[in-house]
Parts: sequence; C-alpha cells; structure tokens
Amino acid sequence: MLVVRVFSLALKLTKNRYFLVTSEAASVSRKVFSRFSCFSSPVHFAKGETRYMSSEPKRLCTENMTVTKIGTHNGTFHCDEVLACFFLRQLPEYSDGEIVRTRDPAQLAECDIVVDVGGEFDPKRHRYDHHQRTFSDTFNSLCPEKPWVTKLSSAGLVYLHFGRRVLSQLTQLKEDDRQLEVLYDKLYENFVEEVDAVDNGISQYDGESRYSISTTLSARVSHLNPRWNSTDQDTEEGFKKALKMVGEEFLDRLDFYKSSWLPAREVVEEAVKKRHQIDPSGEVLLFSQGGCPWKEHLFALEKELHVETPIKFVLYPDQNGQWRVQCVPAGLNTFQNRLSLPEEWRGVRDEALSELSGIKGCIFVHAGGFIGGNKTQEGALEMARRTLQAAAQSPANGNS
Ligand SMILES: *[C@@H]1O[C@H](CO)[C@@H](O)[C@H](O)[C@H]1NC(C)=O
Ligand SMILES: *[C@@H]1O[C@H](CO)[C@@H](O)[C@H](O)[C@H]1NC(C)=O
Ligand SMILES: *[C@@H]1O[C@H](CO)[C@@H](O)[C@H](O)[C@H]1NC(C)=O
Ligand SMILES: CC(=O)N[C@H]1CO[C@H](CO)[C@@H](O)[C@@H]1O
Repeated sequence: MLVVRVFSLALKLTKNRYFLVTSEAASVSRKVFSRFSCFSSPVHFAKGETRYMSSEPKRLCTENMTVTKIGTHNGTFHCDEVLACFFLRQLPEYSDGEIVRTRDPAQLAECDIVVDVGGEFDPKRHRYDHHQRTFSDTFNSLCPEKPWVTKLSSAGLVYLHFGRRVLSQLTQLKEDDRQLEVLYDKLYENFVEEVDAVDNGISQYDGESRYSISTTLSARVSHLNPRWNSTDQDTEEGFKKALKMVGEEFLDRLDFYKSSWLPAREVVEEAVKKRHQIDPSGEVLLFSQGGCPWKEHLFALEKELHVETPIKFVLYPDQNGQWRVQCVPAGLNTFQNRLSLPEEWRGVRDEALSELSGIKGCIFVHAGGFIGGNKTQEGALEMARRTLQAAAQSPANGNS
C-alpha cells in the first residue's frame, strides 16, 4: 500500500505551521482542532468558485472553523495546477485542504497557498505562479545541482519545493534516503517535466513531427474541460475528474518506479560493483537472473559510480537456463554497440560456431552482432573475453 494517511500527523502539522506561517500561530490550534470537530455533510459552495474537501464523507464544519485553503484559478483547467493540487493534498498540512478556484485577489489572499494564479512566485509566502513576465525559472536555475532546464509550471514549482516530502509521505522512505532522491529525479524527468513543458508551450524538438501524439496526460486533462458549444460551461466536475485521474496516474508511476524500476537499479548497481570478480577487465557484468531491465540503469550508474572503462558486455541466463552475452549499446537510443561480437561469428550457429570460435557449446550469435548464446555462463563469458581480446589486438574492430 502506497498511500498512508496518518492523523497523528496533526501534531507535526502544528509545528510546521509555526515555522511556515508564524503570523498565523494563534490560529493554529484552532485549525488543528477544527479538523477533528467536523462531521459528515456536504461542503458549502460560494458563487463563482468551487470548493472541494478531500476527505470522504464530506464534513460539515462549524462557522468559526478555519480550513487550510489551496488557491488556484477557476475557468479552464490544465494539467499543471491539477497536478500541483494533487501534490499538495498528499502533505499533512494540506491533506484536508479546500481547493478554492478563483481569480479574485481578495479570496486568493485568504489562501494558505496559491498555485498557478496570482502573478507571484514567493515560496516564503507560498505563492507559486509562473505566468508573470518576470518568471523564467527552471529546476536548474532554482537547484543548480539538477540538470533540467525546462521552464517550470505550477506543477514543477510545487514539485521542486514539496516533491521530496510528497514522495516521502507516499513511499514511507525518509526524505534523506538516497533512494528517495533517485525517485524524486526520476519522477521529475518522467512525469512532471513533460507537464511543465506542455503548459509552457515548449516543443520536444525542432522541426515538424511525423505524426501527432494526442493522448498525453496534459491532453487528457484538457479533454475534461467543457466543449466549446456545450450549454454547460461549468468546470467543477471536470476538475474533480482531472484531479482523480492525474493523482491515480502519478501514484501508478510512482509505484512502478519504486517497486520495479528501483529494484532493477539495485541489481545493476550490485553487478557494476562486483564486475571485477567476473572479469579483471571490469568490462563484463553478470546478472544471475535474466529479465532485469538494465540498459538505462547501466548508463546512469556508470556516471554516478565514475566507471572509467565503459562496460561492454552483460551476461545473463535466458528462459531455458542457457546463457546470453549481450553487447552494451553506445547509447540508450541507438543500435550501435560499444563493442560488437566478432564479425565472423555473426549469423553462425551451434557446432559451426563452436568450431569457428573455439568455444564449446556455442548456440548462436545474432546476425546484428549484438547478442550471442552459450550453454553455460562460462561459455558466454568466454565469448565476451575473446571479443575483448580481439578488439585489443585491432582496436578499430568494434562498432557495427
Ligand atoms: C465556535 O463558536 C461558538 C460561538 O460562536 C463557540 O461556542 C464555540 O466554542 C466555538 N468553537 C470553537 C472550536 O472555537
Ligand atoms: C471565476 O471566479 C470569479 C469569482 O471569483 C468569477 O467572477 C468569474 O466569472 C469566474 N470565471 C469563470 C471562467 O468561471
Ligand atoms: C454542439 O454542436 C453539435 C453539432 O452541431 C451538436 O450536435 C451538439 O448538440 C452541440 N452541443 C450543444 C450542447 O449545443
Ligand atoms: C567456454 C565454455 O565454457 N563453453 C561452454 C559452452 O557451453 C557448453 C555446454 O554447456 C560447455 O560444454 C562449454 O564448455
């Protein structure tokens, strides 16, 4: 279970709010108290704005209660502020927060935090808009240790400031856990950055695309807005649906990266660290279990672990218990290899290949030279070693 809401966090909340908004210290205990004094009933609505309470069933609150308010704009909604609101709702101080959708400055001024509207970016006052002319920040400009230079939207702004805490709430990993930092980076790169770019109208590349992609998360959120000729232009239901959809998709990806992608990364990291035990060259990795997606992790870990001699081959068992030797590609999106299996082995099989290579038990080498098989781990390793030796003798040999 990824999502855990803990009500005992109210105490921590009290502390947080003292630090965050000291001027509101007096109202803190009342706010916290009121969370528990409310009981089931529909939420009140005001004209021209929409309010949502997160907890089901809805609660009726006494007149003197104060609920934390998350402000964002009304009217047409976009993926960025929907995602920003979803992130904020994962934090104890906003988990019961009312989302106030308005452009009325007086109402926004009453909000504890405002995203995507208001014309201000001021984290100290929890104002996170990106529409003002003066705004041009990227992740990199605000956190120089991170590489991303896409202009931020409200989603990226909120993720940058609260993302680690959001992930910590959702995964139970500690905020200073290195795994959490890896997930934080990954989910920016593979979820949030796209939302930032689309919202800011930044194309993925120059030139004309061969076809259009119409099913991105941002596109699907926009599809939930009222149609131009619909008599009902109300955006309430659509916004709610979008919040649910965006939240579910984020949780799904987070679960994937935490429970599948991260464990693969650990397997690859282990193999990289032990590579000299497989072959003294350090250019061959061994996975004792096949099927582990290794490529992306290998490139990232070589950099992170300062691997000087690029790794050329990985060995792993296939589904029949035989062994594969696979070439490491030159890059993530290329069919070029750092070092291909020898030209003369390619497309040759079984006995003929064993005879040619002088390695017993060979099964095949693909015509493309990027993968081969032997009946044993030792055989597959020997195929990699012979290829390395041949390349050392004639260094031009290699990429195909
Ligand atoms: C709310 O206000 C009423 C009177 O207006 C008062 O009796 C009650 O104690 C207050 N409740 C809280 C939680 O402050
Ligand atoms: C947005 O809310 C304001 C009041 O806060 C209202 O005057 C305005 O008509 C609303 N706009 C849309 C597009 O719903
Ligand atoms: C929008 O236009 C189409 C085509 O004329 C029509 O069938 C549809 O009923 C319109 N929707 C509304 C709400 O008027
Ligand atoms: C070099 C090497 O160990 N090759 C092996 C390939 O697989 C066959 C079948 O198991 C072994 O006999 C070879 O020794």
